[in-house]
Amino acid sequence: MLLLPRGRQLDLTTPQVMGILNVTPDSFSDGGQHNDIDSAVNRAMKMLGEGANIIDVGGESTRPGAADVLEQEELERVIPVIQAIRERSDCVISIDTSKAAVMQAAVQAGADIINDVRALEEPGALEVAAKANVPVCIMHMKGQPRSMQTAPDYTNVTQEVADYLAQRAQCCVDAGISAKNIIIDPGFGFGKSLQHNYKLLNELEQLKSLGYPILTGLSRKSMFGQLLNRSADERLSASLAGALICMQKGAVIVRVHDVKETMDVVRVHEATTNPLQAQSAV
Ligand code: 7PM
Repeated sequence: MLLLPRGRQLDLTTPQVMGILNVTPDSFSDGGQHNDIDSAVNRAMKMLGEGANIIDVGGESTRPGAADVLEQEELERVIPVIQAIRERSDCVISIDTSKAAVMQAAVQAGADIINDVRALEEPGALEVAAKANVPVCIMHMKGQPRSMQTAPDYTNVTQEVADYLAQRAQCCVDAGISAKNIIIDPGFGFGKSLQHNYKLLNELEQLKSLGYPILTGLSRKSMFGQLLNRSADERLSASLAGALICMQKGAVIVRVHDVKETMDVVRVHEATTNPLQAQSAV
């Protein structure tokens, strides 16, 4: 059980679905600020209606090759959206950022979880996260988005990811973050080749021995696009297969674009894990 701000909780005994809410200009943007905020909030409400347990708000594109986003710009993208969701819902909100100032402002605006693809390595991030006293997801990435996909190399990818996450988790604890507030993520697609991604997926269970809840994000990623020669909007079936494999190998939070479809996968997984509790929906 994760303890959240304002006395709320997140149950991790069944897989939880984190719906992706991108607020980068390339994702919504039809010019007007209000329109952008409105469409972001509507998308969040749609995902919650479909069964999402967490809304992950992100304003920095960490796409391979992407340029850095300025702090002020990222704040202007994400804070109004978090405030607007909070006005309409008591849902669990995570903030997908690496910047300490964005983490702080986001938690102030109503975010419950910090999700950082740079595992709180940026200046001030550990301190802000410790002070905020909220759950943190620390992710493995080799290199930086701009260059991470040029010839990634590992002796043993799963071992190196596990060692890195163990080391960053220890840094979190040393900085005053409760071990109970740490979530780990192997970072599919972040500085990994096709083979690395599938080896990591096959060996995901090994991360369980670190003792932290596991979050995975595979939704629509190029590990499916490359394998199947599918464009981003043709990767749903593969993403659902990936989500199921993650659940079977111990992931407790799956970060996805397609909430409705992923909820079906969660329910099949749950019925299989606990057949005597399976309930007919008709
Ligand atoms: C373009 C390409 C834009 C890829 C965004 C992305 C993860 C994450 C992202 C993940 C956690 C995406 C990525 N991926 N946070 N943020 N784990 N914890 O596919 O795998 O959404 S951004």
